[in-house]
Amino acid sequence: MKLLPLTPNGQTPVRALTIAGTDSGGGAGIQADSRTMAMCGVHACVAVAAVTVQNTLGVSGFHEIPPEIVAGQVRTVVSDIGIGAAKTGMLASTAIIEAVAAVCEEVGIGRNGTIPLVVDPVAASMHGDPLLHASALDALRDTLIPLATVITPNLDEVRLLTGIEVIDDLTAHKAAEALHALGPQWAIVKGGHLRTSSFSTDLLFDGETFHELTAPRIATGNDHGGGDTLAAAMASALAHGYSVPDAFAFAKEWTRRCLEASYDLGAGHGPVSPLWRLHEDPASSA
Ligand code: PXL
Repeated sequence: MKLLPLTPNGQTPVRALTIAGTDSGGGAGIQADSRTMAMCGVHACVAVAAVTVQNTLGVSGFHEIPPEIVAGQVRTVVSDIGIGAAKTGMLASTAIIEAVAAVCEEVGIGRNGTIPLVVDPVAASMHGDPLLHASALDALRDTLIPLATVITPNLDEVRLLTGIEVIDDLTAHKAAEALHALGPQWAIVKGGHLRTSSFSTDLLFDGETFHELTAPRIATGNDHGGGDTLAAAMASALAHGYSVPDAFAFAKEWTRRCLEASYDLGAGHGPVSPLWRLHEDPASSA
């Protein structure tokens, strides 16, 4: 695959910002985002929205960061460091979502501004542990999603946001239309969790054209952080100046490689791994 370029030592790389939750197990959330961004040649700035208490068996609790501190992290990074793209993940509560939406508007992040915004509407961990208060779904739908350059829900999040159960091609198209009607510039319906074939098909819709991407499904129990990795790779590619369809094609292939490189960890689900890039022949990034 064509890799994103690494900046020569001593030169300032492009920057991206992740606004999300931490994972003490190091596999998902901000840890997944920063690892992928680093391996994509991007300096990762982080605005912590929540701290999860988590290992490979599940999330046993989380602490929410005060909304003004979350917004403050975003504001201070954008004004000094400057970023080429931003990404949201776990935001936990209505108050945090509203604060993030407001500061994004203020500093030019999102479709009304100049900095592309990937919204990954994280609702639960892969074990089903909640990472978003149920009452906060409306805030996500009403305040943040309309600002998104692109949203990347998994199929559970598609159902929560639109009421549509994606079971086949037709319902995937309907869901993409319903998601797009919420206001993002692009909506993605990821087929990765639809375990009905040996292929995984994703749909990308901008209100006019459907783009479809199909790839062989990777069979692994170690897919913790896969969604975060896809969204972080998209943000990285957007920060490097890619268009949304090109960023998505890159991110899908990137995530496939990270799934192939996933490893066992603890007694539960291991993480996807972007570290495969360290073993790659540098010539292949040309
Ligand atoms: O993969 C979704 C996700 C995002 N953010 C945090 C998480 C998880 C899944 O567990 O813990 C902090």
